[in-house]
Amino acid sequence: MYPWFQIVTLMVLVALSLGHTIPRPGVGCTSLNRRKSWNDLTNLEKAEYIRAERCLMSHPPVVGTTEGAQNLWDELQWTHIWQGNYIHFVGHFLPWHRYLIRTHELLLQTLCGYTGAQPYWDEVTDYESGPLHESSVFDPVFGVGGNGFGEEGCIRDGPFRDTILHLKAGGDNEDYCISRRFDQTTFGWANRSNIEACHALSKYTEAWVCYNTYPHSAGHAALGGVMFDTIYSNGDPIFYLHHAYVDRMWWQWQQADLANRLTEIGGPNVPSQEVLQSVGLPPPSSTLVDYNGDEGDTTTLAHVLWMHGIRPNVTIAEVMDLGGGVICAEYF
Ligand SMILES: [Cu+2]
Repeated sequence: MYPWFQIVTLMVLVALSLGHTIPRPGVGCTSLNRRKSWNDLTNLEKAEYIRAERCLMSHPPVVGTTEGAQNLWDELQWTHIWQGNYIHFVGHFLPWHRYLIRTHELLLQTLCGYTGAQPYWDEVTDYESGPLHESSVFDPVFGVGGNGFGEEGCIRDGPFRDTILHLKAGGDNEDYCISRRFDQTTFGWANRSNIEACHALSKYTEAWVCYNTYPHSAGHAALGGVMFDTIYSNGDPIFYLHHAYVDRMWWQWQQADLANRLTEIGGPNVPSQEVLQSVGLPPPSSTLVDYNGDEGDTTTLAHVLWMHGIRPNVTIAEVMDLGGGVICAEYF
């Protein structure tokens, strides 16, 4: 039998370990993935990430049910194309993309022998350091290549210059290139005061809208081409570096009041008609809306995040803690 004070001490320790000292590895996560800025990777680490990314592009499909998908890269893009009118402009926007980033990181590691973690593109630092095209992430050798050219805006340099994307929405599949049209003006949205304005918001329902509006849109609009398309954007590898950066901002916001923000969620489940019309997308089908696990049109912790079978479904509750068992990461 334990004396009463030992039991009390134990309870205090358990309470402390639940509420504080985050990030900590959760069940199923023995060592956290150390996610670093692209600018802080060695050339060897950059080359290794690019190699693994190219491996995903030549890896056979793993689900096999996506019509027209010729490789795993296509399947990953399909998770985003298929749900494009559902996972944006909603409360589950940040959690869904957090899980997509983790899915991508795990595929690199488990199927392509990558031993690093998902890096991120530190946009505000690069914005403050010089013009967009000078960001180290666009290096033709140790980066994703640079701007596009010509009418279609296809990229011509870098390790992904020959990448062909295959999937289009609505079954009208066709081959297309990774296109980019750099725009320095919209890159200005990545400025520090826009981020600080979001960090200062105390409610999730306001914060997610804020991060979405400028800090997130900056990377998409400034890249142009495939990245500037609401549904096709993750066909360009820069997407994963950009969204890891967005995820890092949300985690910074959570860390500022972890006791409350490990469980704080909200926002609509379905984008508004006006927003969908403005980006030219139809309302999400019942196939998407009916599986989400929520009772009404408000995003809750019970909301189901779907990776189209590439990874098992998880709930938002399971991805709230960056250091938990599902995400198992930390940002530097
Ligand atoms: Cu997206």
